[in-house]
Amino acid sequence: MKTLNNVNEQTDLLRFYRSMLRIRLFEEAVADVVEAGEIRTPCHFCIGQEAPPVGVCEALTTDDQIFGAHRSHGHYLAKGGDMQALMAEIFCRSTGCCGGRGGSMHVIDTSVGVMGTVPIVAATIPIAVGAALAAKLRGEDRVAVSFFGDGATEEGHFHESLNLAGVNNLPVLFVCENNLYSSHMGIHQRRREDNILKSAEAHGIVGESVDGNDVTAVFEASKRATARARAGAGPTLLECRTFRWRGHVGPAWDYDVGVKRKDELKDWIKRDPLLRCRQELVEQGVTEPALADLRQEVEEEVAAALEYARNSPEPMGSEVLRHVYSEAA
Ligand SMILES: Cc1ncc(C[n+]2csc(CCOP(=O)(O)OP(=O)(O)O)c2C)c(N)n1
Repeated sequence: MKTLNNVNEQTDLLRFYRSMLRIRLFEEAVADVVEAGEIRTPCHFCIGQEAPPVGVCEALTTDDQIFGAHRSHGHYLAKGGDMQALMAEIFCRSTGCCGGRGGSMHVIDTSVGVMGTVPIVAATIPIAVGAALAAKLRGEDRVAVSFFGDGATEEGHFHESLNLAGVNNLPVLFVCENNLYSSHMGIHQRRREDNILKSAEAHGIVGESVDGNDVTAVFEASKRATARARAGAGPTLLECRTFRWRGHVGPAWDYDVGVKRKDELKDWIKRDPLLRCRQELVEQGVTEPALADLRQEVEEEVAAALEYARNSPEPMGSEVLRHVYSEAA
């Protein structure tokens, strides 16, 4: 495997780019195996929205904890979750990060602070608030981050969580990845206004909206929010405006499945977060061969993860009740 020269590797932007590329190529590989019928787990892809997971997680420490939803492969990888274990989980193999019981939508790696992702919309938002409360009560310097979509902001859990976190000044960052759709309904069909930040104002917490396809902007806003949280200044609602390229679920492009988003999608593809980051790197002097080496390195990592997953055993039927209850020593 070729490696990049150390100087380039040290730059933040190159690290961000690599992290986004890992998510993109990982998910494209998963999309291919879904299309080939090799796996049947429902997969919700974040292709096109890689900047929020990377920009936010780059502002966190390993001890900080993240909570996600159904579209969370990117969060898991950006926070340092093991790629092979994620691929094996998506293949429902026993070597997966949840022993093959969770599939694509339930991923956990507590060793790096990926505390759990759950497909019930908005379900993990209050859990992140609980984690932040625990950190505060124990005097731990730990920030909790909740990732969710714009659809989740229409659930009661979201408002109760902002209120509780605000009242108690908790170290929590609420990250709304506003991709303008909740399943097949556009935001303007669901709300009179596209006004998610007003919820921050209503609950008396800080709110900030950023271009969710600009990884540096997401990183900088997240740095500000985590600094506030660590300083005891309470929660932030960070809205990252972005767009998913593939369907709500599955790899299809979803141009016209009850929603006509072909033109909109074309515009958003022009704002590809990876392409933008890559162009900046080239402007900064990173060479094309160095970028090609980086891509090859990531392609090899993804290929190794696929091989690992394919060669891993399925969970044993006899173990179906394991992990349902905690086991006594
Ligand atoms: C409580 C609940 N209601 C409905 C669903 C069905 N559902 C799954 S994902 C989804 C859309 C979520 O949209 P959003 O929160 O914006 O996230 P995105 O898919 O855009 O990432 C819906 C309605 C669910 N899983 N849970």
